[in-house]
Amino acid sequence: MSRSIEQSRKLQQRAEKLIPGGVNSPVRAFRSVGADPLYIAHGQGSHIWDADGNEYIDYIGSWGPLILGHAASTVIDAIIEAARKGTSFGASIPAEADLAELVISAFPHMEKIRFVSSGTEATMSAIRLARGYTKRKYIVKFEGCYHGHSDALLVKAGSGVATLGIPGSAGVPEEFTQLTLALPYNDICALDAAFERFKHQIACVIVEPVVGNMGCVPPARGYLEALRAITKNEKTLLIFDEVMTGFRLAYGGAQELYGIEPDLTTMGKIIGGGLPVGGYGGPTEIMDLIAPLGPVYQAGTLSGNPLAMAAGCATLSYLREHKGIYANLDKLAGEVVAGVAAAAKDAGVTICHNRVSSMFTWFFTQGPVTDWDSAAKCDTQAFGRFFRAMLDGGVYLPPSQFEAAFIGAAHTEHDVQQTIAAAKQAFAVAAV
Ligand code: KE4
Repeated sequence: MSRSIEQSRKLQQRAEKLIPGGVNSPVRAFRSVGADPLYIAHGQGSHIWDADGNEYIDYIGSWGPLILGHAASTVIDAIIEAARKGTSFGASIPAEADLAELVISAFPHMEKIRFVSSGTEATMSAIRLARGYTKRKYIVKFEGCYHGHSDALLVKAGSGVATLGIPGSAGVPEEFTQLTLALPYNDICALDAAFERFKHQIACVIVEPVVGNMGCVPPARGYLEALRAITKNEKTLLIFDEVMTGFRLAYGGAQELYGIEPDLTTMGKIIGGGLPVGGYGGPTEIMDLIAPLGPVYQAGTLSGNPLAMAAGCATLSYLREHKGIYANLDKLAGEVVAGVAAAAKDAGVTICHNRVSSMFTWFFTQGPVTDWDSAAKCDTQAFGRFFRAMLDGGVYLPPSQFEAAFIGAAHTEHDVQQTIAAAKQAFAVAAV
């Protein structure tokens, strides 16, 4: 039985007159899942309530940042305390170094980090730094990976670009992307060929070490090791885009999980605890090329914002003191993924799934999904029906087949059982 979302509809009608598509980020428009976007009134723990009072188990968590759940008291208290002292000074504050110490202690290859206000700024700046350091022009990214919306990276990108089925973006002159080589993920031969063709010309390889933006796609066995070896050999910088995976897959992110050290790491999401923070870090030798010390320019009015630093410090401090939660996140995520997969099998619905720790995706295809070509085979219409049926069942999944879902510290065994029950109902009634 569909839930009334009349208030959300009214709010969307108003917003559409003022904001393109009524949204400030395309995926929120729910266009690829054939549903009207929800307006959220408030969240608490693992649940959110929409403008009509409908309650949902939330598997987006603001697209990853809310690993501690909505309105976690430790984070809210830190923000309130910081806000009482002022919201922004455009000058340095002690909390910036506090957050830097927390991040660097978890990512030991980093000696320094620069904070910005989004993941897009982090990756854009890291690439500029890599080009400045190597004095080379070409960059390598992978099809289906998304690193934010800077021009050079809007090439065969995942996330909202893939969701909307657009090849890249209008408004980006081809001259701006001619230096971007987009290769298939999990394909070492393609990487070898690119380095052969552009020998000593590639400044960096940027990769989601575990992809979230074509849905969750893990690296094939040995893939990250091969990436590390070829870039080291070529004196090309390896950039791990851990905006999504940092402090998500493990306290030390994907690089802890897989034991691979990149040259630069980009961060975002969890390090801001739900407030706008991004960051990029690496060895002093590279990082000291950034202004004001070096010739690579980057700046930001609200970089190191006191409230964002406070939210980030509260979140990372809690994770540092409670590293045991990662085992529980892994257990719960394993249960919900397996339970929904079993419900699909029982209903004769073809899906496959990928999961790494608390990040996962159910793909509406036979699978396996190992790269963009296999992800693109998904039946996105079937995913849309599943998404809408799960929404009716009180479960809020990412509104796109090409996004990852997340379990957080606030999710409970009861949430998992309710989600599996909703999936059984969805597969039964929605003819998914
Ligand atoms: P932001 O500029 O959105 O803070 O970060 C860009 C970014 C960079 N790198 C990775 C691996 C990312 O996943 C992202 C942003 N993720 C998307 C969701 N897949 C943000 C959600 C949205 O675009 O609304």
